[in-house]
Amino acid sequence: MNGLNERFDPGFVWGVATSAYQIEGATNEDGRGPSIWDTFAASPGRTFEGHTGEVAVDHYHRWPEDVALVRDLGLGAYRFSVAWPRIQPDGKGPAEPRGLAFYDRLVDGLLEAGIEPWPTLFHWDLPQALEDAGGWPERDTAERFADFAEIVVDSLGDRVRNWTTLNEPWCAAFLGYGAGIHAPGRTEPAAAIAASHHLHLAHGLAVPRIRESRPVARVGVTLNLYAVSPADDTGRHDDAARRIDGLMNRWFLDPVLLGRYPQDVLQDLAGSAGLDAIHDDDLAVIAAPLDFLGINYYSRHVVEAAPWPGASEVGFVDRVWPKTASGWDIDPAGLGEVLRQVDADYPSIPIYITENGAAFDDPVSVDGTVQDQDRIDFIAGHLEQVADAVDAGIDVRGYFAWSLLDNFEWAEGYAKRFGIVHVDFDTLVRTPKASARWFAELARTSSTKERA
Ligand code: PNW
Repeated sequence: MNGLNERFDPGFVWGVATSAYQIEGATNEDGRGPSIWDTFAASPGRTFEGHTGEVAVDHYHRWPEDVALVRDLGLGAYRFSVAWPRIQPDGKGPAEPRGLAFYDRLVDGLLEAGIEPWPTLFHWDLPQALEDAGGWPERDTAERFADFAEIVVDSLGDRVRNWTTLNEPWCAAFLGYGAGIHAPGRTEPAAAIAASHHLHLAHGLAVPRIRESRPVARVGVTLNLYAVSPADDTGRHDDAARRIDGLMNRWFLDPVLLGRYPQDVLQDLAGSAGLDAIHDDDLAVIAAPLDFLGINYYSRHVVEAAPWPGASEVGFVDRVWPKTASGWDIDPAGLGEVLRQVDADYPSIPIYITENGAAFDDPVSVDGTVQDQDRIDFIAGHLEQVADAVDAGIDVRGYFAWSLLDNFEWAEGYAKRFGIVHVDFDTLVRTPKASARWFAELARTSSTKERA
């Protein structure tokens, strides 16, 4: 433990995270409609070796075992997402009772096991019917999301306190509609910008609906934030770093926490039809007061200036650096930088690290055990940064490891393992890795420790 456990208050929230499409499977059961991820994964060439979430790790049927895993690890919180197409198969209209019943059972099971449920309402699995109507680039999708949020909170709000509206709107908008490497696989820069705005609007419209349904609810949003730095300190690349920090971090933080889009990014995007999506009154809706900010942190981007004057593309530098199996730089210091940036530039708000973790090529022994020391080092290194931030007065209240289970890693299919629990993808047998034991011990000793 190296004293890490002594650096956290007993009230610090220790949890693990998952998301619906990545673990549930059972995509055709109990009235679930298709989502954009079903469609995308079924299209040739979109995911690693054509992998899909059709079975995933069968959490839809094995959830009691998964709840027991979290309980046995002694973790106090479990972050999961609600599959919109299970609740509204067409993305609108009356709720499918069998879909609601699944999350009802899950929440009850968690509470019986002494685990606090932390649901996220949107983790990328948009009902296909809404994409057929235009998807996130259409304003109506935001209204539909607010209806969906109300249905779920009406159903679970008597037992759930902490609600997260969106997971990583940057990914949903820019990877889904801009880069096209996530569902729905569109490559339309203007649509990506409109999508990001409508995701913000969806969040802002949902917040009051959640509070009306459940006045004691705590509501937040989860953003993926990156440390961003210029390729060197000559100053030549500073504007590139500003642009990327602007588009990946501030474009998402500013509207929800400050009620405006960053001026410099608006200027960078000037002329894009995507900006027409932004109406005058929207920002007041989007900036609905929040109870917490969820931060997902994975890595740093090192960026360089456009290759020639006037070119709009900035470059991402592939530096020589320790990497995860996803090829992402292992850069715990970047988490500290992100936390200090959020603390310095925004009104103070309780922060939870809602995801942090890594894929590694796990060494699986013949007896099925996994000694994933690199994952332990990764999590420990990032938690040192969290502890430093707390010592510096930054209000970080919890940490959720991504992920409980090896699962469907989006475009990477089952080729990248982020779990602290190993899953044999043939037998679906779950085996806690060394990192799970270590994380459980850390959580246990830090929450029960007596303080002077
Ligand atoms: C996050 N990127 O996704 C998600 O919230 C999880 O569902 C996911 O499994 C986890 O991080 C690990 O990837 C991301 O390409 C996926 O920049 C891709 C990117 C970023 C975040």
